[in-house]
Parts: sequence; C-alpha cells; structure tokens
Amino acid sequence: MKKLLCISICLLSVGARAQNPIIHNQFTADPTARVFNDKVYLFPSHDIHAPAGQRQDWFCMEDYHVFSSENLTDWTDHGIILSQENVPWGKPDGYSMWAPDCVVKDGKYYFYYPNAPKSGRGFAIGVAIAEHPEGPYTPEKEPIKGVSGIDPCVLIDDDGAAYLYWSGMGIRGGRLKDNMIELRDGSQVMEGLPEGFKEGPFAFKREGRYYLTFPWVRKENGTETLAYAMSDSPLGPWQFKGIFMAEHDNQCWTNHHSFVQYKGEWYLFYHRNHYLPKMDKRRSACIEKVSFNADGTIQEVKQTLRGVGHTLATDKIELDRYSYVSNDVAIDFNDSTDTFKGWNATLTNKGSWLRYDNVDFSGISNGYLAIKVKADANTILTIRENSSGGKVIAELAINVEASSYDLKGQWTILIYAIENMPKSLTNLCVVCEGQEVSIDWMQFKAAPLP
Ligand code: FUB
Repeated sequence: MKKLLCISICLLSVGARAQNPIIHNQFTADPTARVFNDKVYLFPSHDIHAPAGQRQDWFCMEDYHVFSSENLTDWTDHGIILSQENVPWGKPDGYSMWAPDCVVKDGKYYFYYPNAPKSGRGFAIGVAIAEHPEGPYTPEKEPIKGVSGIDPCVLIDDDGAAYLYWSGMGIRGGRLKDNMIELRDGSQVMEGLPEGFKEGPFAFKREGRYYLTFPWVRKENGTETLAYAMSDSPLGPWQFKGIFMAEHDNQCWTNHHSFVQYKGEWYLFYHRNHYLPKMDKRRSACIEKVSFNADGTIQEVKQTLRGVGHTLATDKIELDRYSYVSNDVAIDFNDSTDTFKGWNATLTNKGSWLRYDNVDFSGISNGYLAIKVKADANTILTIRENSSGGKVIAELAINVEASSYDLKGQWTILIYAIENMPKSLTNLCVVCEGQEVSIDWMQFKAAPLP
C-alpha cells in the first residue's frame, strides 16, 4: 500500500456522522425522542449563548427546533417550530423555553413546553398543536391551568387515557382531559420516589409495566444521575429501582433524557456538554442503546462517544468518536474557537490504537481510502479488523518529510489504494506503528484513485 498523492479537503464530500453528540451545528439539550410515521423525531430544548443583558452563566433558550431521522445517524433539522415571541402568554424575552415533549393523539401533534409567563414568577406549561410533527404549531392562548413547573412529559396509555407529568415541588402527575390541554382531575405528587433533587420526568409503558424515569441527585453536592421507578398504574404509587445512568464524569450538573423503541430496539436519549466542556448550560443530545432484564428492570447505560447506528464506510468516519481506545490517545477540538468543527484524535506512541465499531462496507468494491492526518515526522498507521492485532486492511506510510510538499505538522489529506476492502459490517482498529500522529477522519471510496 503506498501513498499516492495529497489533495485538497474540498474534493471530498461531507458525509453523515453517527456519533455522540448527534447534532453537530447547534446545542440540543433535554432531548425527547418520539416515533411518528416510522421516523424518530427529536424535540430538544435549544441552548444558546446568552445575549447581552441576560445572565451569562445560566440556561438560555429562545425557541425550539425539531429534527427527524430514519437511521438515528442522519438527522434533518426541520427548523424552528416555536419561538418565545409567538407564545401569547409568555415573556417575549424570557429565554426560558426549557425541556419539551410532543405526542400524537387522533392525528394531532401536541407539543408541551415550559416557559416564563408574562405575569407572575416561575414557569407555566403550554401546549402548541400541529397537523404534522414538523409543524407548523399553533400555541394555545393560555398555559395549562393548575400546572406550575417545568419538564412536561405525556404518556398515552393503551386505552387512550393521557397523563401529564412535570417537575414542580417534586414530580407531579395528573390525567389530561381528552382535549389534551386541560387536567381532568387535578394532579398529585408521585409517591415512592427517593429523597433528593429530582426533575425531568419521562414516563413510558413497556410490557404492561409503567416506568417513571427522572434525573436525580443522589448525594450531597452531587450532580444528576438518571434514575427510575416502576408501577402497575400510571400515577403510581411507584417502587424505586435505582439508577440507570451514573453522574457525568465531568462537572455537567444536569442530565435529561427520554426512552424510545425504534425498529425493535430501545434507545436512551440524554445530554451532556460535549461542545462546551467548560460550561454546563450549553448541552448536546446523545444516544445509547438500552437493555432490560427479564423482570423489566433497566440495565445500567454507559455513556459513549461512538453512540449508536452504523457508519457507512463511504461517509467520513470521525475516529475521535471511538468505541474503545488505548489510554495514551488524546482527543482535542479541531478549533477551540469554534467547537462545532469537531475533534481529532492523537495516537501519541507506537502501539497507540483506537477502535471504531460498526462501519458498513456492504456493496463497496476495492478503491481507495482518504485520511486527514497531521504528523511531525514520518510514521506508519495500520488499519485492522477488530483489534490492534487483527487482520490488516491497509498499511499507511505517512511520509511528511520525504516529498516535494512540506507536510510536517500540517493537516493533510492522504490517499491510499485499498486492495482488500472489507465486505460487510466491520470494527476498524487504527494502530500507530511509528511516531505520534493525529487523525481527524477517514473515508473509503469504491472508485479508482483520483
Ligand atoms: O434545560 C433546562 C433544565 O435543565 C431542564 O428543564 C432540566 O430538566 C435540566 O435539564
């Protein structure tokens, strides 16, 4: 395998990305995922940098977007579905459009959202209604009476009865009337939940059992875990079952989540502050797979960078979103002044490796590999199947010193012919066989060398 040429970045198309976080051009907190019409729709809140005059160190949200996906990897942004200026009862400059939810009933989509009311303090919860999940949504003139708080979630039971849950002086719930915009019989505190701060309820039903899941601070001065309780009835009483996701391993104080079943698998959507690690009020949605035990309890979910789904070999494979890695690999932002430009991985030593799982090579014939790398000295990478000792797919001699180009220390796209293109779903392991080297992405092409 030999290096053939280096080309400019713009020759390669930008492919989809499948990794955490899942939306790459804006912050997306409090992700509620729902399946409508065989697609997953994502209704997050939309953290923004606070404009002048607003508290700079606090949550700041002025509108909602909706996104959809058929494979959990390629997400379409359908744009803004509701802005604070358009909420008849809301403060037009409240910047308080916190965690939302959306459900469908009798062909209408009901979008539930908290907001700061024009008069009074705290939060109210409003409803906006649409004919399609993408909108347009028309907000009701008044918020839901008898509800004061944040983080609405609606569960529609098998018999069509709908229940609203929210967070306000504990987690509360109440049945909605058939019109979906009023409480039928008032509300009650959900009983059986543990002591400690709780918010962000997400309720769902699986195999006849009700789940009430919620962010929970389990220890003094702690940050939020994700925890749950189960019941035989939609409004409890609940039996506390423990946590299913531990605290973030950095100082991101909040977590907020939803569960969805799609194409036979269960997924957990949650958030953390990937794109702004120094500040925890600008968050980004992530996904992991979830498994249940035979008794219905939830297996603990670990946070990953790889996330879920398959990455097409012909898309850009962002190796810094690895599945597994040796502990001498360093991850850095490509541009610390614009973190939405993503990350790169540096394999610091001979023997450093990272593994990226579930790359789909089906139907791809031999062709070439393009890889964006940076090195200060000549080095070698091998691309292997499954592990650092696995079958070699390609050996890449990275010659930054010996050429008419001066490539030392510069990001460069190098191209290599591939004669043993894998044929199916493959876990790729990239191994440093020489000096330190940084990698931004790689991409396979079933085409003759350019
Ligand atoms: O996004 C603002 C608030 O942070 C949410 O309403 C809470 O659940 C927490 O995620």
